[in-house]
Amino acid sequence: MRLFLALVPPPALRRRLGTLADAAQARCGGRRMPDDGLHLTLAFLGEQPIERAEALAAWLARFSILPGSWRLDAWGHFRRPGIVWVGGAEGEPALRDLQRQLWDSLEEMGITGRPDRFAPHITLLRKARRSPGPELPRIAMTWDYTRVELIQSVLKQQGSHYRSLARTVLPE
Ligand code: 3AM
Repeated sequence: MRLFLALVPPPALRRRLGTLADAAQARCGGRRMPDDGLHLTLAFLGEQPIERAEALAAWLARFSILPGSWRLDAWGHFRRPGIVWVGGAEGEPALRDLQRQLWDSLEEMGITGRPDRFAPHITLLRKARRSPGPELPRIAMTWDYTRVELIQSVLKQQGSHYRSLARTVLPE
């Protein structure tokens, strides 16, 4: 199973991000992520056997994370894959700590693949033909996150389909 750990925006924020995705697609082309697929990847785990997926689900459901706020205020672009994203102009120490903490646990479980650097972003478009420009709407949103989810990515012809397998408990 192809798995990753992510934060998933609450529905109201997803809708606002979806409006930005529409504006971005009008300028940049490419394939728009569906609103219910929007996420911030914290750890990409790649293909894992089903027993490992079950162990990961049980592990994740046993703890809560330190909640945080991520200020979304910037457009970004990964040129080669044509990814247009939104993120924060400021580095986000709390998100980095969360990503580090998750990878520490994953490595203890024998999972490899920790990236050299972490560039937090929410992908809105894939295979975009142009970079985002100044005519795109200004972004000023805050994402109050409380939970990490374990998500299965099922590759389909129209793009990946995501299925949430487990999530952390809400902080007290
Ligand atoms: O949607 P974003 O960009 O956050 O790009 C993939 C997506 O991230 C990323 O994992 C998320 C769920 O598919 N991803 C896919 N293959 C990857 C790989 N080999 C990867 N990240 C790192 N290494």
